[in-house]
Amino acid sequence: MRSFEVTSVIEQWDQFLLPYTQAVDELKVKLRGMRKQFQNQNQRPPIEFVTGRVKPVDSIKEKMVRRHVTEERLEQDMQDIAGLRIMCQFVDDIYQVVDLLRKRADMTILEERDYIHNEKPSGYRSYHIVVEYPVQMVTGEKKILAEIQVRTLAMNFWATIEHSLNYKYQGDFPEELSARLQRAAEAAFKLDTEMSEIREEIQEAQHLFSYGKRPDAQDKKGE
Ligand code: 0O2
Ligand code: 0O2
Repeated sequence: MRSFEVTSVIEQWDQFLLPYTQAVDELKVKLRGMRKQFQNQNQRPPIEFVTGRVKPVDSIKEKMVRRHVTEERLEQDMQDIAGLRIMCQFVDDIYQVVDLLRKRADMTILEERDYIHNEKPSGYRSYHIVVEYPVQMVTGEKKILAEIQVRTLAMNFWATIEHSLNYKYQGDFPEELSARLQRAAEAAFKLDTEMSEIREEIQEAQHLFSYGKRPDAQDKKGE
């Protein structure tokens, strides 16, 4: 039987990860570019900010052991070696971003997971998309998988806190903490729902704030 020990025969991790680094760098520019295009047209962008990372080698090794992924299957079976996150203000923005991604010609969507309507038992919410993205290397084109997580700022706040607690408790939360986290996740989603309901008010305020058209300023002009 094949051993899944952490001692890997992929010795040249830097070389293995090079196309992933390239993909994350390119995708960050492209996704941030989407935000800029909306701003240039004086429209509120559905994207608040974008982050990205290549999964650290230790995390890849740990996940290989946990998910029984062999080195031969690593490229196909570990979909988040290249990871991007898109943060949005409103839940509707998430679906707008997903639609925009579906229309792009530079990546192919392979999978979509809606953890917003089907939240995880932990309370986690986000929209996950797995894409196949071609990077141009000097040796030719290489198609790699990347995971794009699209979430609201409130979902991101919850996930960040829960992720660090997970690190501390190694996923083995005391029952009381687990219940509290689930309640916090519901509270975060309630905040998203409330914000969506007063969305028009917020957007009008943001528009006035961005373009310096305060109503009282206009009034004064007319005086
Ligand atoms: P931590 O706390 O270990 O998560 P930039 O200069 O902005 O172009 P930079 O500085 O490389 O680029 O970083 P960027 O793109 O702002 O964000 C890096 C952060 O992205 C990481 O935080 C990750 O938390 C986060 N991130 C983005 N996408 C993913 C993803 O799919 N999965 C995971 N786990 N994290 C993601 P840190 O600072 O490395 O620290
Ligand atoms: P990282 O780099 O630490 O974020 P699995 O990866 O085994 O959980 P699967 O099916 O491969 O499962 O992918 P899934 O569940 O669609 O997405 C996995 C990623 O979503 C995780 O990456 C997290 O970034 C995020 N995620 C999923 N569930 C939770 C959760 O309950 N809490 C938080 N904070 N994040 C979650 P990794 O692998 O943990 O890597």
